[in-house]
This record gives sequence, C-alpha cells and structure tokens, in this order.
Amino acid sequence: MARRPQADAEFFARHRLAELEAWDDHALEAAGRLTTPLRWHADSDRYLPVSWDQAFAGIAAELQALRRDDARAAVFCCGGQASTEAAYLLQLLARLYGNNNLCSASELCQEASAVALPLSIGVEGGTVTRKDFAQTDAIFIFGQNVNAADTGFLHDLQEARKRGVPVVSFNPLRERGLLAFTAEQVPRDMLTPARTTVSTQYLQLRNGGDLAALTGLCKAVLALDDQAQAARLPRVLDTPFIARHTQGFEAFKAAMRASSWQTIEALSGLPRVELEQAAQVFARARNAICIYGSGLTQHRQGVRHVQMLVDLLLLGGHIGRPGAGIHPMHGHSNAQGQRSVGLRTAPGHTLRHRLARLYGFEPPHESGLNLLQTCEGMLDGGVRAFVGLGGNFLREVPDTPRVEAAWRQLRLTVQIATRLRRSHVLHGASAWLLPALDATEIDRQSGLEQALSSEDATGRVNASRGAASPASAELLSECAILARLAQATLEPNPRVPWQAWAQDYSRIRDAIAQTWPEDFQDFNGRLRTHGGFLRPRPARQRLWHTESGKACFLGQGPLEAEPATARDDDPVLRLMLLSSDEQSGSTVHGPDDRSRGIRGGRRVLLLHRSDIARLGMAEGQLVDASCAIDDGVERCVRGLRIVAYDIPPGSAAGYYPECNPLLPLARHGGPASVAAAKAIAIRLRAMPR
Ligand SMILES: Nc1nc2c(c(=O)[nH]1)N[C@H]1C(S)=C(S)[C@@H](COP(=O)(O)OP(=O)(O)OC[C@H]3O[C@@H](n4cnc5c(=O)[nH]c(N)nc54)[C@H](O)[C@@H]3O)O[C@H]1N2
Ligand SMILES: Nc1nc2c(c(=O)[nH]1)N[C@H]1C(S)=C(S)[C@@H](COP(=O)(O)OP(=O)(O)OC[C@H]3O[C@@H](n4cnc5c(=O)[nH]c(N)nc54)[C@H](O)[C@@H]3O)O[C@H]1N2
Ligand SMILES: [Mo]
Repeated sequence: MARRPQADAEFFARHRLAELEAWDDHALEAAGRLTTPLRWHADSDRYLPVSWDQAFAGIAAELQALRRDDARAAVFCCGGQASTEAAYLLQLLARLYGNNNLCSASELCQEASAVALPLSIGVEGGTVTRKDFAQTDAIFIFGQNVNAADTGFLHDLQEARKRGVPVVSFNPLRERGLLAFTAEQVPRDMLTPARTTVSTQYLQLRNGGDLAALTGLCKAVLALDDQAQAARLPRVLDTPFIARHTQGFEAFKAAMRASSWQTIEALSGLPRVELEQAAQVFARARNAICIYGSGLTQHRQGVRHVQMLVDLLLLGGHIGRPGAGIHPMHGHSNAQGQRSVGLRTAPGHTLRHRLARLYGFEPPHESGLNLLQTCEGMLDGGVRAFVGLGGNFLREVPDTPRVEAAWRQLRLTVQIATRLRRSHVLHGASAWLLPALDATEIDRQSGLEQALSSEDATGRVNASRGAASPASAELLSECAILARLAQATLEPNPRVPWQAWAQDYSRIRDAIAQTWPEDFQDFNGRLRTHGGFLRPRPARQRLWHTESGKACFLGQGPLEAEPATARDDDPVLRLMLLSSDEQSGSTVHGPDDRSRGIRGGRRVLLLHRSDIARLGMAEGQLVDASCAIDDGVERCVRGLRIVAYDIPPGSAAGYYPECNPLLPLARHGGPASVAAAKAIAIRLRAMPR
C-alpha cells in the first residue's frame, strides 16, 4: 500500500515558504498531516524540525518578552473543533498570562445569538431539544441551508414532514435541501412528491430583508388575533403567557402596528399575501419551532434579527413548552462547549471570582479582543503575537488582503494544527507549527486512552474518543501541548496542576465542574451515561435569567434597507457569501457545488437574469466585483464568472473564502462580532479582454 503523503521534515526541506505561498489550499491540504514540531528559519525560508522541548522553550521566551512590554499584545484564538477540555486550558493560559484575548472564528456565526438570546430570554443557546421535533406543529427556517445540517436533524425533519407538519422557509435562494429530501435521504416507502417536499411554503425574500419580513409576520399575527377576538374565536396570542412571563409587549405591538405594509414589502421583497399566509400557519400551530442559521445572523442587524425571531415566538408562548422553541443551527462541532467553559472575551464577575478562588490569582478585568477586534489590532499594530488552536485564520476573516499584510508583521505566530494551511505559510518573525493529534486518533496518556467532550446546539454534552493510530509518533494531544506551553511560559503556580491535567483529562473535567458546578457537577459521571447529558437552559423551564426576570420583546425599531441602497442610477448589488456543501468551514474539498448546480469552479457570481441584462452583461462573462462602501480602502475580487440564478433581483451570491476580500472588517453586527457577510454592497465592472 502506498504511504499517505505527509507534511514531514522531508517535505519542508524540499519547499521554501515563498514557494508554498503560491500553492492553493487544495495543494497545501494534499501535502498531508503535519508530523513534527517546526520552526521557521529566516536564512533558508523553511520550516525546520525542532524538539518539543526546544519549541516550548523558544515560544515561552518570546511570550515572556512580549508580556514585559504589554500583556495585551498576544491573542489566543480557538477553532470551532477544539474540545471543551482544551478550551478550558486555553482560557486559563490566556488569563494567567494576563488578558482576555480569547477569540474564535465561530463568533462569525454564533455571536449574534450569544448577544441576543441572553438579553431576550436569559440563555446563550437555543431552547429546543431533539424531542421537541417529535411534538411540534410547525417549523420556520430562516437563513439555514439544511444541506449543511447533521443527519440527526435531517431525520427529525423528515419525521416531522411524515406527520404532515408544515415547514415554512425564508431564504433568498431556492436551496435544494429546503425544497425536497434527496433520494438517498428518503426511505423508499416515502418517495411520493408530498412526502419528499421539505418546505410547504417558500418565501424568497431579499437578502438583508429579514427584519422587514419578521415585522410583517408579527404584524399579520397581531391582525389575526384581532380578527379572532372580533369573531369571538380562541385568541391567537398566548395572552396569559405574555402577561405572566414577558416584558415590553405593548411597545412591541404598537411598533408592529405602526409599520407600513408598503415599507415591509419593499424591504423584504415579499408580497403581503405571502407573509399573511405564513402568519396563518404560525397562528394555527399549537407548538412552533423557529430554526435559523448564518443567513439570519451575518448582518449588521443580526442581533435584532434574532431578537425579532424570539418576539415572534413569544407572541404565541412558544418558548418553554414541549414541541416549541428557538433553535440556532450554527456552530462547529464544539463552538458552544468552548463558550460554556469560559472561552469569551468578557469573563464577568462570577467567573473571575471562581478562577481567583480556585487558582489563587487575579484574573484580568479588561475585556479582551474578539475576532474582528483582533484583526483591527493586527492592522494597528497593537496585536503582536498570535497563538492559534486549530482554525485557518487568514481564510476565515474579512478584508483578507489587509489582514494578511498585517499578519506578516506579527512578532510571533504559534499554531497548533493537524494539516498545512495558508495561515501557516504566511507567518510572523518568529513562527512555530505544533502538530496535534486529530479527533479520529487514539489519545493515550499515562497508558490510558482519553476521551474528550463537546456540546451541540441543543446543549447536549457528549464524549468521544479516537480509534485510529496516530499519523506520527511525535504528535502530542492539544491538551498536552497547551499544558506544556503553559508550564514553560508561566511562573509556577502549585494550584494549577498542568501536568496532572495533561495526564488525565477527567481531572480537567473535575476542574470544569468546580468552576461551574451549576452546569457541570459530576461532569465525569454524567458523561459516562449513554448519550451524555443536557446542560441546563433555564428558559426551557420558563425561568428567565434576564435583568427583569422576564422574557423581553426587544426586536422593534426602525426598518432600514440593508445595505442602504445608493442612488437608483448607481447599480449597487447586495452580495451574500455562501459556503458550498463541498467545503467544511474554510477547507474547500471540491471545485463544484453540486446541490446548487454550480460546476466549473467557485469563482462565480450568481445574479438574477434581469440584473445581468440591466447591467449589459452576459452569462459566462468574467467581471471584477468591488465593494461599494467608500472608506478609502479599495476592495476588489477579479475574474468572477457570471451565472444566471434563481435569486431576487438586486441580490448576488458568491463563495467564502474567495470573496472574503470584499467584506470590510468594520461592517459587522454592532455589539456582536459577526461580519455582515450576507449583504455587502458591491459594484461590477466587465473585465477588460
Ligand atoms: N458541509 C458543511 N456543513 C457545515 C459546515 C461546513 O462548513 N460544511 N459548517 C457548519 C457551520 S460552522 C455552520 S455555522 C453552518 C452554516 O450553515 P448555514 O447557516 O446554512 O450557512 P451558509 O452557507 O452561510 O448559508 C446560509 C443560508 O442563508 C441563506 N441566506 C443568505 N442571505 C440571507 C438573508 O439575508 N436572509 C435569509 N433569511 N437567508 C439568507 C443562504 O441562501 C443559505 O441558504 O453549517 C455547519 N455545517
Ligand atoms: N472562508 C470561510 N470563512 C468562514 C466560514 C466559511 O464557511 N468560510 N465560516 C465561518 C463560520 S460559520 C465558522 S463557525 C468559522 C469556523 O472557523 P474554524 O472553527 O476555524 O473552522 P474551520 O474553518 O473548519 O477550520 C478548522 C481548521 O482546523 C483544523 N483542524 C481540524 N481538526 C483539528 C484538530 O483536531 N485539531 C487542530 N488543532 N486542528 C484541527 C483543520 O485542518 C482546519 O484547518 O469560520 C467562519 N469563517
Ligand atoms: Mo459556524
């Protein structure tokens, strides 16, 4: 059998980094697994092998020197896959080092929820569990491409459709996964058109039109309630729930009534009747679930979008009862679990107090840099060092060319990784690459195979362990790397047992349980039960951990077009960035997007036929796209191929990461670090032949 390619010492001896810079992401991925710790040498422009001891000592010396200048100049960035245990070690390392610079690329999907939901209903995640799907009467899906969902969810959705549960989708694209289950997904006995249909109603709104669409939906629900009252029929609103459990209803109702259908139609791109039909489905449902994804959150108004969706559910009392609730569907395998154990930039009084008590130090108060602030910090020189646990930073962030240039000026880049990425090939003055075991590989410490935990979108915490033998004998686990890096960098603290933690992860879980007893008491015991355990989400019991102790109507406010459209004679399009089914996060596995019928490469721009004609362009033509926001920076992506597509007029779609350079860092979701990737104002220019 041919040996699998490996990005080993021999590979790096053959390739200088200046050469690897020209390789595309596929080629870097195909180089294979990283096998040995590496340090970049300026003289030869190569990554050369070092021992683990040399690596930890070298990095520690850099980090210590930097800290003497400014402890805030280093950032600790986590990819969405890292385990809960590793995330706990990373947050403690950062705080003992002296800052809260704990960012994660999964902020780009999660953060709007993490800001909105605590204010609205006092929890950080959704309220739905898988059981609820078996009891629901209606499902509404906003901005989620269910093709990207896990198979468990697809199964639940299918079962719901078998029971005849209506599914109403709000999406600018007619996504195949939202239209019909595919033949592979559906058992033979279900292959009738009625049973394979996913969405019973499809509202093809403008991207960026969700606030208007949700306003229309709520307005129509209120009108149906008026009609029911007039006809002495049962109310549509759950008035006992609203009176007992919520705050702000009167102001919300007044705002919905005051908004005009004309504005709603213009901004959402949806006719009033379609919204009224959807409102009827909602009004008839005893128990409704609202699901949403990045299509709803990646906007400047992303936080409000989530709040409006909660408001809609509150009207019918659909939070905190079986078969109903709100269900954010984003997040890498463990983005939620990482937050749960303190991977956040503002730790809050309780966490600081507990860390202080457990580990005998004063955790930093000042809020740390989130993902977008980290990019800004690289641009303005405040950030000097980057320590990354997984991820592929440069392929995930907006304004890529600017951030890449700043990245090269960093004093230190340290990356814990499994395969070679562009973010490793570009590097700081002192650059280290530390190869880790991946989740499929056996992780043996002190003779015992270790398990790691993660938390899914419903708050279920599960254990997993790898089964394959490691790609190289030199690999260390992420927990071991972090523990040894911490020991090398920080002054000794007998209360922090780094070594014992790295030898036995159940002790890390004990520490997590001591830090958050309300969520994680008996962590090890409960993890052993089949299927793991559900972390408490008080809103499920109608306990509202908000300031007022109630669930809050918060979404109302002025309706504005997003992005604000320029003059009529200036043809600005609203670009949404998408991922294909053939990519996972920043890693693109294939050149096509079969489910959307796109072949022959990802450098495309999907446009409505009327726009192609209006702009005097033709299908297949190559164009340059530039960002229409004028802030003195030129942002351009060249050579995109025009594809006619079923998309609302005025909208455009392209792929991540190819089109990330069009997205300005400063365009984000207000208090949340969510880049506004779903409605970027762009202009097109035909490419000179
Ligand atoms: N195969 C695969 N699966 C994955 C991932 C992966 O990388 N690969 N990533 C996982 C992760 S981390 C995440 S966050 C999820 C992401 O899953 P999604 O949230 O589904 O991801 P996107 O590709 O961003 O697609 C967003 C959807 O929103 C729609 N949309 C765009 N703009 C708007 C808008 O303004 N309003 C509305 N209502 N809809 C809009 C798009 O048409 C698209 O259907 O997928 C997860 N699953
Ligand atoms: N271009 C682009 N950018 C995006 C997105 C996108 O779809 N495209 N999606 C956005 C969203 S929704 C999210 S959640 C984030 C996701 O951002 P991240 O959480 O950073 O996830 P990925 O992009 O999947 O990058 C994961 C990287 O980790 C490496 N890796 C895999 N397993 C392991 C492991 O066990 N250990 C270590 N150390 N490394 C491992 C993989 O090789 C890969 O390079 O990105 C956001 N940014
Ligand atoms: Mo995500």
